[in-house]
Amino acid sequence: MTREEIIQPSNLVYQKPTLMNDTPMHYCPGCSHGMVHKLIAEVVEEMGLTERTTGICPVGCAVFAYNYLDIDWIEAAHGRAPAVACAVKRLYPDHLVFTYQGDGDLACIGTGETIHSLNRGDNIAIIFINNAIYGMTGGQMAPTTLMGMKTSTCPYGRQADLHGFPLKITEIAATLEGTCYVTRQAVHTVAAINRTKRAIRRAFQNSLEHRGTSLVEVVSTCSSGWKKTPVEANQWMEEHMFPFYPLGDLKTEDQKK
Ligand SMILES: Cc1ncc(C[n+]2csc(CCOP(=O)(O)OP(=O)(O)O)c2C)c(N)n1
Ligand code: SF4
Repeated sequence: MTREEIIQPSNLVYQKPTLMNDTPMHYCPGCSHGMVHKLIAEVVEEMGLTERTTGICPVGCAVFAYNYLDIDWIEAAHGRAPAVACAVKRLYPDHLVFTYQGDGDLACIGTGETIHSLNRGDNIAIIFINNAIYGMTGGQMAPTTLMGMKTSTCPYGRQADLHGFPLKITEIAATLEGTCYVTRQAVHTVAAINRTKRAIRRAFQNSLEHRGTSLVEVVSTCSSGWKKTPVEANQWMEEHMFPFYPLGDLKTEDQKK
């Protein structure tokens, strides 16, 4: 039996989005990046935006996002993605423009670009993968690392007197006048994945309609950096990340001044 004969519309229950190509992903088992990539591909496809979407990649593990999704991409290293996205959106106002950034890239290396883009109200969507660690470079402490959390650069756990406090940049974003939609989601269950997909779609729609900046934080796992199995990482995230980074909307379009 051929693959086409097996995959009949009547018995097809799942297929990957066509915008996701067959390049093998480099992400570790249990990493949230792959799931969020898939959601972006589905939303772009469903919104019919394949030919007028530009994504901006970060530094960090998602640096190679452009290898996996067949849309236009620009690589903006070292936290500069929102500044590049701002320029692209001004050149192509009818395009969907989004950035895809980890917490090291967005909340540390590129804090300035992030804050000023949110404050300008650039008509872009920012997808923020917060795994509370610098995954790519060996699991160092990030601004978002939880109090007491052990990383390769704070092996005894984060301490306020030495390292300061975890930065809730999403809460800051909600206070800025340029933002129209600020939400915190996750991808640890099917229900959460569906909510995150709706949030991404809403953020993308806001970019098209020029309503201001949307920020979708996805509280995420870094199984390798956290030194946990995929299942343990999900459990640890629920027990430790969610109490400090509670899920839900922080600002909706009707609250924008
Ligand atoms: C200015 C600057 N500082 C540090 C680095 C090294 N660097 C590259 S990726 C990265 C970590 C990125 O972590 P994050 O954004 O949290 O993404 P993750 O890998 O966890 O998805 C760092 C520190 C750099 N490239 N430039
Ligand atoms: S190091 Fe962490 S963030 Fe990077 S691919 Fe592995 S699990 Fe994902």
